[in-house]
Amino acid sequence: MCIQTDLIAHHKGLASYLVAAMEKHIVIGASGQLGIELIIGMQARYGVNAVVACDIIKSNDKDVNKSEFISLDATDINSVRKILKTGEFTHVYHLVAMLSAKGEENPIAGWDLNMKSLLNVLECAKEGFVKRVFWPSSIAVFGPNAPKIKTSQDTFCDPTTVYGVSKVAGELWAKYYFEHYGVDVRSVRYPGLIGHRSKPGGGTTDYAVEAFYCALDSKPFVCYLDKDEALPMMHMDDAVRATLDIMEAPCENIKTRTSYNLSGCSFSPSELNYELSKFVSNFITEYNPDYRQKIAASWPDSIDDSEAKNDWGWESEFSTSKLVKHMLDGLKSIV
Ligand code: AKB
Repeated sequence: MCIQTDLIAHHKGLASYLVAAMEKHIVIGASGQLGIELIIGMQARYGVNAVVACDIIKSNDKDVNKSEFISLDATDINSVRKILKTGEFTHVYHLVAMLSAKGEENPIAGWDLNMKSLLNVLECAKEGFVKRVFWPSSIAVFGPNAPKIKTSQDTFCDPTTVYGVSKVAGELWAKYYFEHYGVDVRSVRYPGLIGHRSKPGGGTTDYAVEAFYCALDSKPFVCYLDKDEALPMMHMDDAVRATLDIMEAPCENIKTRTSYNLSGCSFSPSELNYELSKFVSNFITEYNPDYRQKIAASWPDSIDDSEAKNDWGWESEFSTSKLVKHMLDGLKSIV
């Protein structure tokens, strides 16, 4: 009886190993802040040859470049189709986006990039070239009328930025392609992401990453947000794990086909200054709020991610103090 059970378990284990061995992952937008970390996380989980990086410009990260690179403009559907049509890839991670602050400087360009590239990937997925799609949404889907504390999954979404509007629209398109064409597209709403391997660009939460660089250079940090403007944040290791876990979850567990709320930790610039001061004595933050403060003020302070926990077992591993220590250690390891 016991031997039989063991044998069945062994066969099941072998079967899932063989299925995983046949899977190949392509990351579009691989040279950005998240793409670099995701590629490295996937190399560790699936192997260097199971991952391919795609972007307009190749990253200069030597670890990322252990995997194959393909040059791609994701706004050109023929180029996207040419790559996916080869049938080589089972999983697509479509990360291309213009973030919140940059999007406010170029609203039409932000909308065009975010929507066109997403619809191109969804169309190719509909044509049956890939098994599964990941596309990130963001806390930017929320606006001034959503509750600020522990903002729930299904609360009112009235974003004030073009980036946020494109994320709400993208979520609805993801659900549409799932319901009408059976495209298995999965998504999480990332908070501000903090990682040491590459700098973010064009976001409102980017201030937090800049603060670490100033702290290590012993320079005062000039923050463009108010000192008490709390925002949801997440360490990259958590973000990468969430991404790979939701992509590996059984299909029947994915009950939200717009996008899942995801929570890591939450802090304000003054709380970050306090945590950094524990490691860098005399670290000073000065405050000079600009247009990004208004964006930050329209977003939640903290997020309720009960659905992600219940449906596919999500659990954050980083408190604010752990995030700060890991980020500092990470930055020191690369200088
Ligand atoms: C931004 O600040 O625009 C992004 C986000 C919260 O999606 N980091």
